[in-house]
Amino acid sequence: MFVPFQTLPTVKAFDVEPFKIGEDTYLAVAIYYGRGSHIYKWDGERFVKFQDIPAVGADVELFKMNGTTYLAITGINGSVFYTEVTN
Ligand SMILES: [Ca+2]
Repeated sequence: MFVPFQTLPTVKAFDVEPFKIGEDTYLAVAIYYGRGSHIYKWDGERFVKFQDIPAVGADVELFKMNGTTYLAITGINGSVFYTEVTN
């Protein structure tokens, strides 16, 4: 059984993908109509906005190659790929 936990203020979101980098948990939300998509990060109690991604799309996927996380958003004007930047 599931009960409502948190509402994220997205408009026309088409896809959501959870992922982890190290011990941190994130949600990538693909927005199909709008200015861009979003990444939220778990702060221990809830998901908070972490980054705006200037790409719109209907699907988002995360994958790892050689220890680096990549994010792909399939869009109406092309598919965009981002790579994790580590400090
Ligand atoms: Ca997806």
